[in-house]
Amino acid sequence: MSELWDQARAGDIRSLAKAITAVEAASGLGILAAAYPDAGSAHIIGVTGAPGAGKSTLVDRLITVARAADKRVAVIAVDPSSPFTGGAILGDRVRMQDHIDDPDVYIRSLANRGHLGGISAATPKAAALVAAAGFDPVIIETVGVGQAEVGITERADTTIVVVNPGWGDSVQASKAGLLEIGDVFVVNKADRPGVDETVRDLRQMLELGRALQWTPPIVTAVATEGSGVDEVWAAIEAHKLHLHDSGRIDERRAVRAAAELHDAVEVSVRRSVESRLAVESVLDEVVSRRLDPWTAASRLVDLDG
Ligand SMILES: Nc1nc2c(ncn2[C@@H]2O[C@H](COP(=O)(O)OP(=O)(O)OP(=O)(O)O)[C@@H](O)[C@H]2O)c(=O)[nH]1
Ligand SMILES: [Mg+2]
Repeated sequence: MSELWDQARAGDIRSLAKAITAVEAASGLGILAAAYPDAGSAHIIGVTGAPGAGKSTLVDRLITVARAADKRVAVIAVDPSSPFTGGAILGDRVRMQDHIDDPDVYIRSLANRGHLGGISAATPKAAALVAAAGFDPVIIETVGVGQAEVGITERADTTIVVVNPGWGDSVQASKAGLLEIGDVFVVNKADRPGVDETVRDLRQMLELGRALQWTPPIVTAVATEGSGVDEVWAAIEAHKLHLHDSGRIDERRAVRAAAELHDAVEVSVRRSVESRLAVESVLDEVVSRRLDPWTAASRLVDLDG
Protein backbone atom coordinates (compact mmCIF):
# COMPACT_ATOMS: atom_id res chain seq x y z
CA MET A 1 0.00 0.00 0.00
CA SER A 2 2.68 2.50 0.95
CA GLU A 3 4.63 1.59 -2.18
CA LEU A 4 1.52 2.32 -4.23
CA TRP A 5 1.22 5.73 -2.61
CA ASP A 6 4.92 6.50 -3.09
CA GLN A 7 4.49 5.86 -6.80
CA ALA A 8 1.32 7.95 -6.94
CA ARG A 9 3.06 10.84 -5.24
CA ALA A 10 5.98 10.53 -7.63
CA GLY A 11 3.57 11.25 -10.47
CA ASP A 12 2.41 7.81 -11.58
CA ILE A 13 -1.21 8.31 -12.59
CA ARG A 14 -2.11 4.62 -12.64
CA SER A 15 -0.94 4.26 -9.05
CA LEU A 16 -2.97 7.32 -8.11
CA ALA A 17 -6.06 5.78 -9.71
CA LYS A 18 -5.49 2.53 -7.82
CA ALA A 19 -4.95 4.40 -4.57
CA ILE A 20 -8.27 6.23 -5.00
CA THR A 21 -10.01 2.93 -5.71
CA ALA A 22 -8.50 1.53 -2.51
CA VAL A 23 -9.70 4.39 -0.33
CA GLU A 24 -13.09 4.42 -2.06
CA ALA A 25 -13.53 0.78 -1.08
CA ALA A 26 -12.89 1.71 2.53
CA SER A 27 -9.56 -0.07 2.60
CA GLY A 28 -6.41 1.96 2.20
CA LEU A 29 -6.48 3.78 5.53
CA GLY A 30 -2.69 3.72 5.42
CA ILE A 31 -2.76 5.65 2.16
CA LEU A 32 -5.01 8.31 3.66
CA ALA A 33 -2.75 8.59 6.68
CA ALA A 34 0.28 9.06 4.44
CA ALA A 35 -1.45 11.55 2.14
CA TYR A 36 -3.33 13.74 4.60
CA PRO A 37 -0.41 15.88 5.85
CA ASP A 38 0.36 16.95 2.26
CA ALA A 39 -3.26 17.56 1.22
CA GLY A 40 -3.70 20.94 2.86
CA SER A 41 -2.41 23.45 0.35
CA ALA A 42 -4.32 22.81 -2.91
CA HIS A 43 -7.11 25.20 -3.74
CA ILE A 44 -10.41 23.28 -3.80
CA ILE A 45 -12.96 24.58 -6.28
CA GLY A 46 -16.51 23.26 -6.04
CA VAL A 47 -18.74 23.52 -9.10
CA THR A 48 -22.43 22.93 -8.51
CA GLY A 49 -25.77 23.64 -10.15
CA ALA A 50 -28.84 21.87 -11.49
CA PRO A 51 -28.48 18.82 -13.76
CA GLY A 52 -27.53 19.89 -17.27
CA ALA A 53 -26.60 23.48 -16.35
CA GLY A 54 -23.30 23.06 -18.18
CA LYS A 55 -21.00 22.29 -15.25
CA SER A 56 -18.86 19.70 -17.06
CA THR A 57 -18.58 21.86 -20.16
CA LEU A 58 -17.45 24.79 -18.02
CA VAL A 59 -15.00 22.63 -16.05
CA ASP A 60 -13.52 21.36 -19.30
CA ARG A 61 -12.89 24.96 -20.35
CA LEU A 62 -11.50 25.87 -16.94
CA ILE A 63 -8.98 23.03 -17.25
CA THR A 64 -7.69 24.61 -20.46
CA VAL A 65 -7.30 28.02 -18.78
CA ALA A 66 -5.60 26.48 -15.74
CA ARG A 67 -3.21 24.51 -17.96
CA ALA A 68 -2.30 27.71 -19.80
CA ALA A 69 -1.33 29.08 -16.37
CA ASP A 70 0.84 25.98 -15.92
CA LYS A 71 -1.27 24.44 -13.17
CA ARG A 72 -1.69 20.71 -12.62
CA VAL A 73 -5.44 20.20 -12.44
CA ALA A 74 -7.51 17.40 -10.96
CA VAL A 75 -11.26 17.06 -11.46
CA ILE A 76 -13.51 14.88 -9.36
CA ALA A 77 -16.99 14.51 -10.82
CA VAL A 78 -19.62 13.19 -8.45
CA ASP A 79 -22.34 11.56 -10.48
CA PRO A 80 -25.97 11.88 -9.64
CA SER A 81 -27.31 8.58 -8.35
CA SER A 82 -30.48 8.73 -10.44
CA PRO A 83 -30.65 5.82 -12.88
CA PHE A 84 -32.06 8.20 -15.47
CA THR A 85 -28.73 9.94 -15.73
CA GLY A 86 -26.77 6.70 -15.77
CA GLY A 87 -24.76 7.94 -18.74
CA ALA A 88 -23.15 10.69 -16.73
CA ILE A 89 -19.83 8.96 -16.11
CA LEU A 90 -19.23 8.37 -19.77
CA GLY A 91 -20.55 11.84 -20.56
CA ASP A 92 -17.98 13.51 -18.34
CA ARG A 93 -15.18 11.50 -19.89
CA VAL A 94 -16.27 12.30 -23.39
CA ARG A 95 -16.70 15.96 -22.61
CA MET A 96 -13.31 16.28 -20.98
CA GLN A 97 -11.60 14.15 -23.61
CA ASP A 98 -9.43 17.01 -24.84
CA HIS A 99 -7.27 16.55 -21.77
CA ILE A 100 -7.10 12.79 -21.72
CA ASP A 101 -3.47 12.58 -22.86
CA ASP A 102 -2.21 15.37 -20.63
CA PRO A 103 -0.31 13.89 -17.64
CA ASP A 104 -0.90 17.13 -15.71
CA VAL A 105 -4.67 16.69 -15.83
CA TYR A 106 -6.37 13.99 -13.79
CA ILE A 107 -10.10 13.38 -14.11
CA ARG A 108 -12.01 10.95 -11.93
CA SER A 109 -15.69 10.17 -11.75
CA LEU A 110 -17.03 8.91 -8.45
CA ALA A 111 -20.37 7.22 -8.15
CA ASN A 112 -22.67 8.74 -5.59
CA ARG A 113 -23.32 5.34 -4.05
CA GLY A 114 -22.59 4.82 -0.41
CA HIS A 115 -23.47 8.42 0.04
CA LEU A 116 -24.02 10.27 3.22
CA GLY A 117 -26.75 12.87 2.99
CA GLY A 118 -26.30 13.00 -0.76
CA ILE A 119 -22.56 13.41 -0.54
CA SER A 120 -20.32 10.69 -1.80
CA ALA A 121 -18.28 9.66 1.23
CA ALA A 122 -15.40 8.96 -1.14
CA THR A 123 -15.19 12.55 -2.41
CA PRO A 124 -13.14 14.12 0.38
CA LYS A 125 -10.83 11.10 0.34
CA ALA A 126 -10.23 11.33 -3.40
CA ALA A 127 -9.75 15.10 -3.06
CA ALA A 128 -7.15 14.57 -0.35
CA LEU A 129 -5.25 12.08 -2.49
CA VAL A 130 -5.10 14.18 -5.65
CA ALA A 131 -4.13 17.26 -3.62
CA ALA A 132 -1.35 15.34 -1.87
CA ALA A 133 -0.19 14.05 -5.26
CA GLY A 134 0.49 17.66 -6.22
CA PHE A 135 -2.61 18.65 -8.19
CA ASP A 136 -3.67 22.23 -7.55
CA PRO A 137 -6.41 23.28 -8.11
CA VAL A 138 -8.73 20.38 -7.38
CA ILE A 139 -12.12 20.90 -9.02
CA ILE A 140 -15.11 19.00 -7.63
CA GLU A 141 -18.21 18.88 -9.84
CA THR A 142 -21.41 17.88 -8.12
CA VAL A 143 -25.10 18.20 -8.83
CA GLY A 144 -26.80 20.64 -6.50
CA VAL A 145 -30.48 19.80 -6.41
CA GLY A 146 -31.24 20.10 -2.74
CA GLN A 147 -29.84 21.16 0.62
CA ALA A 148 -28.14 17.83 1.23
CA GLU A 149 -26.36 17.71 -2.10
CA VAL A 150 -24.69 21.07 -1.68
CA GLY A 151 -22.71 19.81 1.30
CA ILE A 152 -19.54 18.91 -0.50
CA THR A 153 -19.11 22.18 -2.32
CA GLU A 154 -19.79 24.01 0.89
CA ARG A 155 -16.49 22.53 1.91
CA ALA A 156 -14.63 23.82 -1.09
CA ASP A 157 -12.43 26.91 -0.78
CA THR A 158 -14.24 28.53 -3.69
CA THR A 159 -17.73 27.45 -4.74
CA ILE A 160 -19.04 28.17 -8.22
CA VAL A 161 -22.80 28.00 -8.71
CA VAL A 162 -23.87 27.51 -12.33
CA VAL A 163 -27.37 28.62 -13.33
CA ASN A 164 -29.02 29.16 -16.71
CA PRO A 165 -31.02 32.08 -18.04
CA GLY A 166 -34.75 31.81 -17.87
CA TRP A 167 -37.56 32.53 -15.57
CA GLY A 168 -37.27 30.86 -12.22
CA ASP A 169 -33.79 29.38 -12.48
CA SER A 170 -32.40 31.66 -9.82
CA VAL A 171 -35.43 30.89 -7.66
CA GLN A 172 -34.69 27.17 -8.02
CA ALA A 173 -31.08 27.80 -7.07
CA SER A 174 -32.31 29.66 -4.03
CA LYS A 175 -34.60 26.81 -2.99
CA ALA A 176 -31.79 24.32 -3.34
CA GLY A 177 -29.69 26.36 -0.92
CA LEU A 178 -27.18 27.34 -3.58
CA LEU A 179 -27.32 31.10 -3.05
CA GLU A 180 -25.84 30.87 0.43
CA ILE A 181 -22.86 28.85 -0.67
CA GLY A 182 -21.86 30.51 -3.96
CA ASP A 183 -18.65 32.54 -4.03
CA VAL A 184 -18.92 33.01 -7.79
CA PHE A 185 -22.12 32.77 -9.83
CA VAL A 186 -22.04 31.79 -13.48
CA VAL A 187 -25.04 32.39 -15.71
CA ASN A 188 -24.15 29.81 -18.33
CA LYS A 189 -25.90 29.32 -21.69
CA ALA A 190 -25.86 33.08 -22.12
CA ASP A 191 -26.57 32.42 -25.78
CA ARG A 192 -30.17 31.91 -24.67
CA PRO A 193 -32.74 34.58 -23.86
CA GLY A 194 -33.31 35.99 -20.39
CA VAL A 195 -29.69 36.58 -19.32
CA ASP A 196 -30.16 40.14 -18.04
CA GLU A 197 -33.22 39.21 -15.99
CA THR A 198 -31.45 36.25 -14.43
CA VAL A 199 -28.40 38.35 -13.52
CA ARG A 200 -30.69 40.99 -12.01
CA ASP A 201 -32.69 38.40 -10.03
CA LEU A 202 -29.53 36.83 -8.71
CA ARG A 203 -28.07 40.18 -7.70
CA GLN A 204 -31.25 41.12 -5.86
CA MET A 205 -31.45 37.82 -4.02
CA LEU A 206 -27.78 37.96 -3.07
CA GLU A 207 -28.19 41.48 -1.70
CA LEU A 208 -31.17 40.40 0.36
CA GLY A 209 -29.48 37.32 1.66
CA ARG A 210 -26.41 38.43 3.45
CA ALA A 211 -23.98 41.05 4.57
CA LEU A 212 -20.63 39.99 3.28
CA GLN A 213 -16.95 40.76 3.20
CA TRP A 214 -16.94 39.23 -0.25
CA THR A 215 -19.53 40.22 -2.85
CA PRO A 216 -19.99 37.21 -5.13
CA PRO A 217 -19.43 38.24 -8.73
CA ILE A 218 -21.96 37.16 -11.34
CA VAL A 219 -20.30 36.13 -14.59
CA THR A 220 -22.11 35.33 -17.83
CA ALA A 221 -20.71 32.54 -20.00
CA VAL A 222 -21.29 30.36 -23.02
CA ALA A 223 -19.27 27.34 -21.96
CA THR A 224 -19.74 25.51 -25.27
CA GLU A 225 -17.97 28.38 -27.03
CA GLY A 226 -15.56 29.19 -24.23
CA SER A 227 -16.78 32.75 -23.82
CA GLY A 228 -16.74 34.15 -20.31
CA VAL A 229 -14.46 31.36 -19.09
CA ASP A 230 -11.44 33.65 -18.59
CA GLU A 231 -13.69 35.86 -16.45
CA VAL A 232 -14.79 32.85 -14.39
CA TRP A 233 -11.14 31.92 -13.84
CA ALA A 234 -10.29 35.52 -12.88
CA ALA A 235 -13.15 35.50 -10.36
CA ILE A 236 -11.84 32.25 -8.84
CA GLU A 237 -8.36 33.74 -8.53
CA ALA A 238 -9.75 36.93 -6.99
CA HIS A 239 -11.72 34.92 -4.44
CA LYS A 240 -8.67 32.83 -3.60
CA LEU A 241 -6.66 36.03 -3.05
CA HIS A 242 -9.43 37.40 -0.85
CA LEU A 243 -9.46 34.23 1.28
CA HIS A 244 -5.70 34.34 1.79
CA ASP A 245 -5.45 38.11 2.36
CA SER A 246 -8.26 38.12 4.90
CA GLY A 247 -7.13 34.96 6.65
CA ARG A 248 -10.54 33.43 6.06
CA ILE A 249 -8.92 30.49 4.29
CA ASP A 250 -7.88 29.11 7.69
CA GLU A 251 -11.44 29.39 9.03
CA ARG A 252 -12.86 27.63 6.00
CA ARG A 253 -10.37 24.83 6.28
CA ALA A 254 -10.96 24.39 9.99
CA VAL A 255 -14.70 24.13 9.33
CA ARG A 256 -14.02 21.63 6.57
CA ALA A 257 -11.74 19.52 8.76
CA ALA A 258 -14.43 19.44 11.46
CA ALA A 259 -17.10 18.42 8.93
CA GLU A 260 -14.88 15.69 7.48
CA LEU A 261 -14.13 14.33 10.92
CA HIS A 262 -17.83 14.39 11.76
CA ASP A 263 -18.72 12.48 8.58
CA ALA A 264 -15.90 9.99 9.06
CA VAL A 265 -17.04 9.27 12.61
CA GLU A 266 -20.61 8.79 11.43
CA VAL A 267 -19.54 6.36 8.73
CA SER A 268 -17.25 4.42 11.10
CA VAL A 269 -19.84 4.17 13.84
CA ARG A 270 -22.53 3.09 11.41
CA ARG A 271 -20.27 0.49 9.87
CA SER A 272 -19.17 -0.95 13.18
CA VAL A 273 -22.71 -1.03 14.54
CA GLU A 274 -24.03 -2.69 11.41
CA SER A 275 -21.38 -5.37 11.54
CA ARG A 276 -22.24 -6.05 15.19
CA LEU A 277 -25.95 -6.12 14.37
CA ALA A 278 -25.23 -8.74 11.73
CA VAL A 279 -23.65 -11.17 14.18
CA GLU A 280 -25.39 -10.41 17.45
CA SER A 281 -28.91 -11.30 18.43
CA VAL A 282 -29.82 -7.75 19.46
CA LEU A 283 -32.39 -7.31 16.70
CA ASP A 284 -34.17 -10.53 17.70
CA GLU A 285 -34.34 -9.29 21.28
CA VAL A 286 -35.85 -5.98 20.15
CA VAL A 287 -38.35 -7.70 17.86
CA SER A 288 -39.50 -9.92 20.71
CA ARG A 289 -39.55 -6.91 23.05
CA ARG A 290 -37.11 -8.37 25.50
CA LEU A 291 -34.98 -5.30 24.83
CA ASP A 292 -35.96 -1.76 23.81
CA PRO A 293 -34.30 -0.13 20.75
CA TRP A 294 -32.79 2.72 22.78
CA THR A 295 -31.00 0.56 25.30
CA ALA A 296 -29.94 -1.68 22.44
CA ALA A 297 -28.51 1.31 20.59
CA SER A 298 -26.52 2.56 23.53
CA ARG A 299 -25.09 -0.94 24.00
CA LEU A 300 -24.24 -1.24 20.32
CA VAL A 301 -22.26 1.99 20.24
CA ASP A 302 -20.66 1.19 23.57
CA LEU A 303 -21.94 4.28 25.33
CA ASP A 304 -21.60 2.51 28.65
CA GLY A 305 -18.04 1.62 28.06
N1 LIG B 1 -26.58 26.50 -25.66
C1 LIG B 1 -25.68 26.14 -24.76
N2 LIG B 1 -25.57 24.86 -24.40
C2 LIG B 1 -24.64 24.54 -23.46
C3 LIG B 1 -23.79 25.52 -22.89
N3 LIG B 1 -22.99 24.89 -21.99
C4 LIG B 1 -23.33 23.60 -22.01
N4 LIG B 1 -24.31 23.38 -22.90
C5 LIG B 1 -24.96 22.08 -23.24
O1 LIG B 1 -25.76 21.67 -22.15
C6 LIG B 1 -25.74 20.25 -22.03
C7 LIG B 1 -25.35 19.84 -20.63
O2 LIG B 1 -24.00 20.22 -20.42
P1 LIG B 1 -23.10 19.55 -19.29
O3 LIG B 1 -21.81 20.27 -19.29
O4 LIG B 1 -23.10 18.08 -19.43
O5 LIG B 1 -23.95 19.91 -18.01
P2 LIG B 1 -23.73 19.39 -16.51
O6 LIG B 1 -24.20 20.49 -15.64
O7 LIG B 1 -22.34 18.92 -16.30
O8 LIG B 1 -24.72 18.15 -16.45
P3 LIG B 1 -24.82 16.99 -15.33
O9 LIG B 1 -23.40 16.65 -14.91
O10 LIG B 1 -25.50 15.86 -16.00
O11 LIG B 1 -25.61 17.57 -14.20
C8 LIG B 1 -24.79 19.74 -23.10
O12 LIG B 1 -25.55 19.35 -24.22
C9 LIG B 1 -23.94 20.97 -23.41
O13 LIG B 1 -23.44 20.97 -24.73
C10 LIG B 1 -23.93 26.89 -23.32
O14 LIG B 1 -23.23 27.80 -22.86
N5 LIG B 1 -24.89 27.14 -24.24
MG1 LIG C 1 -21.60 17.06 -15.57
